Amino acid sequence: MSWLLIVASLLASDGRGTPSAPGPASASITSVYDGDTFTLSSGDKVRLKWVNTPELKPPEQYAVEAREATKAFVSGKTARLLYGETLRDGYGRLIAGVEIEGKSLSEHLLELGLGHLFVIPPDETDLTPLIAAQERARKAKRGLWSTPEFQGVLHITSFHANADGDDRENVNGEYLRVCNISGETIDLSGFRIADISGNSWEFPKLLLPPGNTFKIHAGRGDTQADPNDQLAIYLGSASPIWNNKLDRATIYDRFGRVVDARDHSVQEETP
Ligand SMILES: [Ca+2]
Ligand SMILES: [Ca+2]
Repeated sequence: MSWLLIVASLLASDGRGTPSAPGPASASITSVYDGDTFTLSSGDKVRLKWVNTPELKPPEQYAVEAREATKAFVSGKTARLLYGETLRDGYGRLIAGVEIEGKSLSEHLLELGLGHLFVIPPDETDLTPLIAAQERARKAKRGLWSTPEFQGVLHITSFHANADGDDRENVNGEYLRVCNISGETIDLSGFRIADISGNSWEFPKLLLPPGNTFKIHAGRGDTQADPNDQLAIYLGSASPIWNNKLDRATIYDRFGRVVDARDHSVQEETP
């Protein structure tokens, strides 16, 4: 690797690169990190649009299968890259859809049950075919849809129990990101979240379209209900809620049924 490439990749990997630099219209994919993250022949890293596949670290079920499915789909082919309003994420990665011979990689992964629909706003894309692919996988209990974590209408995709810096000074730095993994818009009023000790907080009214995520901040703030931006609710606590060593977040629906739960442990503290 040349010095230039090393410098370029360092810049890109910490997000201090060129956030608005355009990506190529088409490229081959030279290496696949996981089901939804790969590198193009141009050197750009890509976070695949419209799908979230399981993580390899810490290992989640079907992560390897998702990576292998992506490898098989892109191997030896030229991909067409589809960009939206947001070109790059906070890590400097391009956010792009991938089409090969007219077929969508995201839709392929959803069809196989190796990822769930995941929308980064603002996104005007017609999601109908993607939702349909996910619903077929769910009905057939393929991949993720056979696991306990994917039986409810919501899925906790990340749990930041340890806020940046001193949690007492950054209560809203404690947050969870939660995705609507159902095929329909969900009204979150009456849902609640509980910690490992059973303390619980009720959600305000928020309409969450399929595949969209909302953030649950521990501290005070106003509900962000505009679907063209990141949706967010605030639990309103003056002090930190989530234990940095070990905690468990459980979300209940308005009938008291568990929708999803996720553990936090120090081992999960990967950047
Ligand atoms: Ca904490
Ligand atoms: Ca901290």
